[in-house]
Parts: sequence; structure tokens; C-alpha cells
Amino acid sequence: MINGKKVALIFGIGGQDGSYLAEFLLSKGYVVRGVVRRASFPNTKRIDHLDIYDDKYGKTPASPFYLLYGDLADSTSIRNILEEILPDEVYNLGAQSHVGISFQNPESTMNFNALGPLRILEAIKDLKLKCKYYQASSSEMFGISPPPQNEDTTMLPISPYGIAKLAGYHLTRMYRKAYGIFACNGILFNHESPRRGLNFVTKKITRSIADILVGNREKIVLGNLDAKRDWGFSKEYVQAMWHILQHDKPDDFVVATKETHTVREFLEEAFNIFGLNWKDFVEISDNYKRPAEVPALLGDASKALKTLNWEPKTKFKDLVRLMLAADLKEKMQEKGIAPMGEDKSDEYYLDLGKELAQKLAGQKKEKKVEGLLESLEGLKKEFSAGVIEGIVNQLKNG
Ligand code: NAP
Ligand code: G4F
Repeated sequence: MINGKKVALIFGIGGQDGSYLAEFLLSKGYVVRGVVRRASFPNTKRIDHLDIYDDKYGKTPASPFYLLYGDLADSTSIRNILEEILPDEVYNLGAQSHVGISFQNPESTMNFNALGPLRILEAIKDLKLKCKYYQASSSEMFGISPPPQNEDTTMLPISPYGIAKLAGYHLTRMYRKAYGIFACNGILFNHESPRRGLNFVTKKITRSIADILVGNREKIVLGNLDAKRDWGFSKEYVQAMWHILQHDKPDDFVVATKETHTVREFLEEAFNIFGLNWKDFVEISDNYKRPAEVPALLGDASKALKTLNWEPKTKFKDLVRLMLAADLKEKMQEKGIAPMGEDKSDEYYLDLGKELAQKLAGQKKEKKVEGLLESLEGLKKEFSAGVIEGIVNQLKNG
């Protein structure tokens, strides 16, 4: 505690969830410290707006928010940070979080996602800290177990990411049982937002649509469209993380919307808003297919609702719209199509998008007609009357 305020330490604060969690905890009056790893180019875009306090207080206990350098692969940095900050709550959101890339980088994925939590938990134990610990576990751990999935479902992961996360999950439970640490797992199903990393499928789709509408690109290249995911809103899911640590005993909880959709349905929903057919814009490439795939995720979060009174409000259709509006805003402002800095509603950007889509459909139609006319001209030249007569004769003569 600092001046009667709880201290939260967030690993992975620069990520999608870390940034929303930091905002949420600051709004609750917490003192927040975040761990970022060194990068050759700043990796703090999602939290730069929070660093307003840094100039005023510097890195002193009085500062409500500041960042420290650390790495989940570096035990020394983890121990030093824990010893310096003496947090009340530790949120471990740090990870190599891309399932597809975990097949290409399996060792570092295991190192960060499995040994990372081990290093933090071991330091908490050795330093005899009285803090609570939150582990960002994942629905990817269910792997090929059929839906719906809840806390009792067998975990059969089929990616290096899922297997590493399952190790982190069990370590969290083991440190709870063996050493009495208040250590909890949030088993979160897919959750997205305008801050989602660019190479996750939802963000890739909504950003590409915005790019298509403003004229930056023509196509989206994707992999498997059949997989089903239970997609929620990150800003709401980080509140569930906090509720999990406020519960009177340490436990594990599924966090999900109980609604599932294929990637194809996400495409349909997004393109339909603009009256466009997704099939005109999507190409499939094996480059984006994985060696093994989790076929269907559908979370049953009844326990979180019953025990924590947590429930998601943003459902699939709202999520698609809010992500599209955010990407349209950014791209339209870049192109000077929408005014900079003005606080317009999501509907404003979606309506502008619809106007652009109509123009695009008109241009596509014109191009198609031009193409057909050109082909007819070609046919006219090639098939002179004599040639056509020859073909008719051949047909007549069998
Ligand atoms: P994210 O945007 O990829 O954020 C992950 C964060 O971890 C980034 O800030 C990243 O830093 C940091 N990180 C990566 N390797 C690190 C290392 N070696 N040392 C220190 N920090 C490191 O992921 P997210 O969507 O916010 O997800 C948060 C957590 O929840 C992750 O653990 C993820 O696996 C898990 N999870 C996510 C979902 C979901 O659908 N979003 C669902 C279930 C579980 P850089 O910016 O430097 O890369
Ligand atoms: O958006 P994705 O990469 O998310 P995925 O693999 O479900 O993982 C996310 O959710 C997990 C929770 O279940 C988290 F633990 C994890 O950190 C991450 O946040 O892919 C979703 C689906 C997959 O089936 C994938 O094969 O979309 C399919 N997909 C099709 N084309 C694609 C693409 N995925 C990506 N990333 N890029 C594509 O072009």
C-alpha cells in the first residue's frame, strides 16, 4: 500500500489488456506500476496517454503510474521489480500471445508463457510477498475439447501456445495449493478491441475493411474461415480479472460471452454493414493456416456470473461495429476524409463508410462493364463472320 492506496503491478502493461487494465485500476484509485521489455522502437503506444504523471512526480512512490523495464525471461529483473514495488496485486498478462506464431517460435513461447509465470510465482514465494497473483490463462488450453467449455472441461491443447499456457495454469494452481499464495487463473476466451494487435483475425479484418473503403488496398488474405470463436470485448474482460482477485478465496474462472461464430460469420457481419459481399474482397492463403487448429470455442461463464457477478455486455454484433468504427476513424482521418480530433459517434464513421462503399460498388460495376465490353471487342475481332460460319458448319457436320 502507498498512502492507503493498493499497488498493482502489471506484466504486459503495453498490450491490449494491460492498457485497459491500467486505466481501470487507476480509475479505482490504485497506484499502478507496469513492466515493459526493452524494444528498439517504443512499444508503449497503447499506454502513452497514461504517462502524464511521470513528469510531475518522476518515478517516486507518490507517482500514481510509472513503467519499469523487465522481461519474463529474466528472473533477476522480475525479482528486483517485485522487491522494489512490493505490490498488493500482480497481474501477469505478459506473453507471446499469437497462437499461429507459437508454431514458428515454440521455444520462446514456452519460455515467456510457461517459465514466465514460474519465475514470478517463485519470486513471490521466495520474497514471502503477501500479494495476490492473476495468471492470464486462455481458452486455447481447451484445444480439441468440444464446446461448451467451462472450468471442469478437459484441457487438450494442440499448439505450443496452448501447451505453454496450460503449464502456467497448473503452476498457478500448484503455488496456490503448495505455498498458500492467493494465485488465480482467469481462463479468458478471445477478446478484442480497437487496441487489438494487428495480426489477430478480427483486427486484421476490420482494419483491412477500413483500408479498402478509403482506397488503400483491394483484398484481405486470410487462412481458415471455419474456426469458431467466442469473441468478447477486452475493456470488459479486464474488469473480470480484477473481480477474480477481489473474491474472498483464490480460484479459477472462465470468462466468455457464451456466443460463438466462425471467422466467416465475422467477415459477413462486417462487410454486410456496408452492403458489400465479403467474397469479392477475400483471398485464402495457406500462409495463414496453422499446422493444427482449435476448431470451436464457446465459453460457459456461469461460475463468474454466479460468484463474481460479472457478465459481458458487449456482444458479437456490437464488437464488430465498434472495432470497424475505430479503424474507419483512424483511416479516414489519415486520408483527410473525416475531420481530425473531433469526437464523433461510431455511427458517424460507419455512415461515412457506407457512402464510400456505395462509391466503391459503383466503381467496381463500371470496371466490370468496361471489362466485359473489352472482351466483346476482342471476340468481335477474333470471330469474324467467316470463322463463326466455320464453327457452325463444323457443329452441323458433327
Ligand atoms: P498482447 O496485446 O499481445 O500483450 C502481451 C504483452 O506481453 C505485450 O505488452 C508484450 O510486450 C508483453 N510481453 C511479451 N513478451 C514479453 C516478455 N518476454 N517480457 C515481458 N513482457 C512481454 O496480448 P493481450 O491480448 O493483451 O493478452 C494479454 C494476456 O492474456 C496474454 O498473456 C495472452 O496470452 C492472454 N490471453 C489473451 C486473450 C485474448 O483473446 N486477447 C485470451 C486469453 C488469454 P511487447 O509489446 O513488447 O510485445
Ligand atoms: O485471432 P486469432 O489469431 O486468435 P486465436 O488463435 O484464437 O488466439 C487468440 O485467442 C486465444 C484465446 O482462445 C488467446 F489465448 C490468444 O492469445 C489469442 O488472443 O485467430 C482466430 C481464428 C483462428 O482459428 C485462425 O486460424 O482465426 C483464424 N484465422 C484465419 N485467418 C486467422 C487468419 N488468424 C489470424 N491471426 N490471421 C489470419 O489471417
